[in-house]
Amino acid sequence: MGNLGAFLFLLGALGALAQICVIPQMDSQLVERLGQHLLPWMDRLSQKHLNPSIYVGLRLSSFQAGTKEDLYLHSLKLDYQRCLLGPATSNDNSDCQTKPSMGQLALYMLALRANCEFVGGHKGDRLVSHLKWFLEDEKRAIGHNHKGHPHTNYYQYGLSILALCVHQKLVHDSVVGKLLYAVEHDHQDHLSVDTVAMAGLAFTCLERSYFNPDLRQRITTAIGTVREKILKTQTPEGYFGNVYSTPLALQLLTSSPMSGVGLSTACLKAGAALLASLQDGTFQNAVMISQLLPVLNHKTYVDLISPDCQAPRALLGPAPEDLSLTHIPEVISVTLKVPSILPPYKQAISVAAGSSLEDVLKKAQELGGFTYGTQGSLSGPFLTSVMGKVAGDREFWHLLQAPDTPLLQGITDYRPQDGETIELRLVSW
Ligand code: B12
Repeated sequence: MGNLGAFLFLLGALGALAQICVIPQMDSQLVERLGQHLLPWMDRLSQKHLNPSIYVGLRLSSFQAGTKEDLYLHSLKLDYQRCLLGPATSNDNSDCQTKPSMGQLALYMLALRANCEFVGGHKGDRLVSHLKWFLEDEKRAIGHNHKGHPHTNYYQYGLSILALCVHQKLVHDSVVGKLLYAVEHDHQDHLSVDTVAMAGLAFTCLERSYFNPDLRQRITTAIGTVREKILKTQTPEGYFGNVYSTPLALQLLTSSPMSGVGLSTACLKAGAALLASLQDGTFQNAVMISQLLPVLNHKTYVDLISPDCQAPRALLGPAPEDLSLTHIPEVISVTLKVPSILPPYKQAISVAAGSSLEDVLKKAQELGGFTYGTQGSLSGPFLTSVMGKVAGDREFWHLLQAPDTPLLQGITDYRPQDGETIELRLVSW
């Protein structure tokens, strides 16, 4: 065997060892239809609706929204700077209904990077300090013995490290150490697939940027741990965790090669499952779409280290009109059940077919004997209280299809079927 032969043999052997995760190319029309779901959001420029995740997803996708994108980023900048940097004592930030959370600030910084901007100057430095301060505060809440919990969650903790990393901002070893510890000690898989994937993306960025050299070995090992954890969660249909955690899981798995067998097959299977879910319209939520679009364009959040802002992206056409015939709405009955209060509540509610769970809750409230409250979030309205009972610290109102199947969507996106029973259960997390 000559030199070339030996080289090719070696390459083949290495190829078998280091597998890469690729998903099949999806039909461009299907991807465009997903992008079109984001178009109405690009016109909503009020503080209540602005969503940096949408901008990031679109910029890392194969489609663009033309000049709307520039206007959107401009609105994001005005809003985030006013709300985070406005003088605390003046009335300047009084029209900020709520200050952005740590994770929202991190997403905003990813949005800037998606436009190939580095945070800089006086204002930029203050945003960076703010995010670092948030992380320090979370680190304190977790505590020396790692027994506490972040005020937000480990998903936002990872997202914030990632955002600082892509802006080439160093994060202290002790801050990264908390996330490493959480991943290393997650033996009972308390962390969700989305959370583990986000941590993995943050670690991948740190590794690729040669940051935190003293933690290098632990970071590399943790990336391997995350990959294995995610691969183990693959369902018979092909999803990693559930359909909605699959986009971030794939972002992580596609972000670098991995040794061992099975990765390529697992990713092909996940790709096929995603294709089926695109065809049946499973992806409706703007945040979920924004996490998926990069994957369909073979991109990940780690690419924000050096984004390609010149890459050609096709212009999204206007969303096709809904041609479904409007016919007399069929009435369905959905039973609403709240056993965790006294006296327990259970009532059959009649609504039009195709109504959302939120429509059911509204109708129940109108009928009397039932009340609920929500809080806005990037993913939509989050159910915060039922019958006046507000979920406390580390508690939430769990949405289930009786008897015990957790819903995979929130109250605005989930559409119950006729005869279904929905349970609202106050649980700890
Ligand atoms: C952490 C988390 C939670 C925590 C949130 C509390 C907290 N203080 O952290 C808990 C465990 C309570 C939770 C609950 C639920 N969650 Co959750 N959650 C997440 C996770 C991992 C991160 C969210 C986050 O911090 N985002 C970053 C910040 C910057 O964005 P944000 O909008 O400001 O964040 C807030 C909202 O995301 C909100 N929130 C969290 N989950 C959900 C779900 C829905 C539908 C809504 C409207 C809001 C919401 O809590 C965040 C903190 O305030 C995401 C994963 C992901 N891929 O996005 C899943 C995720 C958003 N959750 C999901 C679901 C389904 C739920 C539940 C509906 C589950 C259920 N059957 O009850 C409930 C919500 C029920 C309700 N009362 O309305 C799905 C949503 C899928 C979809 N189609 O939209 C995701 C994508 C997970 C998944 N792969 O299945 N969640």
